[in-house]
Amino acid sequence: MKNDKIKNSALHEKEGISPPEIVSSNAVETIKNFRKKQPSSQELIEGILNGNISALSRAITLVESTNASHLAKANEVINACLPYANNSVRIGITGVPGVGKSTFIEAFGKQLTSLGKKVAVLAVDPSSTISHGSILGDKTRMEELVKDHNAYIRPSASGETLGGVARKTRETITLCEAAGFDTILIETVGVGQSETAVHSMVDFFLLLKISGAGDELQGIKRGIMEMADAIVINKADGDNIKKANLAKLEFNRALHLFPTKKSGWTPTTSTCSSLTKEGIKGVWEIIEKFLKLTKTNNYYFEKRAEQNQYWMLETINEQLKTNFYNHPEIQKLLESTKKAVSTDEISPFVAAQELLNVYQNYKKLS
Ligand SMILES: Nc1nc2c(ncn2[C@@H]2O[C@H](COP(=O)(O)OP(=O)(O)O)[C@@H](O)[C@H]2O)c(=O)[nH]1
Ligand SMILES: [Mg+2]
Repeated sequence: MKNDKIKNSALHEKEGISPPEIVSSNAVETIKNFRKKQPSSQELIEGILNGNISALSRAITLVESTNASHLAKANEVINACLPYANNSVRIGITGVPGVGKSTFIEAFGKQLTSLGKKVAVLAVDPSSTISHGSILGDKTRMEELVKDHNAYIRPSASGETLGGVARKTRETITLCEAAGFDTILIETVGVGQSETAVHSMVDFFLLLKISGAGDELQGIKRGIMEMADAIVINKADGDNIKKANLAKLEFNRALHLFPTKKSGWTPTTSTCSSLTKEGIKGVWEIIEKFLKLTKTNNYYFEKRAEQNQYWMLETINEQLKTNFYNHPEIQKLLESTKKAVSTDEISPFVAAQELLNVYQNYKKLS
């Protein structure tokens, strides 16, 4: 009797009853999976260097993360990969939506893997920062390439700023190169600032166009024309072939009006069909010629060095801005100062200086 009382007391520990089998095995499985999902930096690095795609994908996810602890891990992985990176050709591909970028990348990518190349396809898509969509979302256009073991397709990162997204893509290039990809294709939509960002991370910049009725050059931004190392008129098939050839001539004339490039390269124009594959091989031949020339005259290496400096400064700029705007004191003052500026109570320059001073003073104290 007395014994029973003790047994019922809250202080009494029940005799060892093993938990039901199903609970423990589930829990163990969950924990195991969780651990599996969080490989160490060392595991990621080894995986990437062995060309393991799942390690590569996980590392890219880390790079894309905004979590501060992920940032440190991502940096560690990138740093370790750096000595094994840099040995690829980086090609930027731009053009307005509908011009056939995805279809072109499918055809071009298959052409490259048939030559024994390992192709990674990345994207910088400013619209995905808003819609969380992606220009590579339409993987249906890349049915063959998706299945190709020598190709890796990664949709665009989403993020708050184009600068942030672009920087992540730049870091992703390093990881892909370390994983053994020797040809990196970066797709971007031909609108806004994304071309400039992509231009600053590639060796060769390709502008896709289609022939339309009338003035071919209308609506094309001068800046984008200036950046292009080649203009390729896509959809040169069926009834379109003649028009495409005319467009080619017109672009060629226009390109010759631009000053000579620092690379010593004269931008070329060509036509292709991503559906019939006509002209696709020719695009790679153009790029090979470009590489030969710019590696001989050293431009290729100088440009990469310059680009590295650019990304260092960009990263500093981004970080400084983020730190400033995320500072609690600045967040407190920013709205009221904006109002004061809009009603002319204070000059915008004085206001900016005051906020910067506040930030600097807090920095000194911390
Ligand atoms: N006739 C023809 N159609 C094409 C060609 N390339 C792409 N298209 C079509 O153009 C449409 C837009 O292609 P897509 O690759 O999604 O363009 P993106 O928005 O630039 O990526 C699709 O219906 C494609 O089938 C081509 O070389 N010839
Ligand atoms: Mg597309």
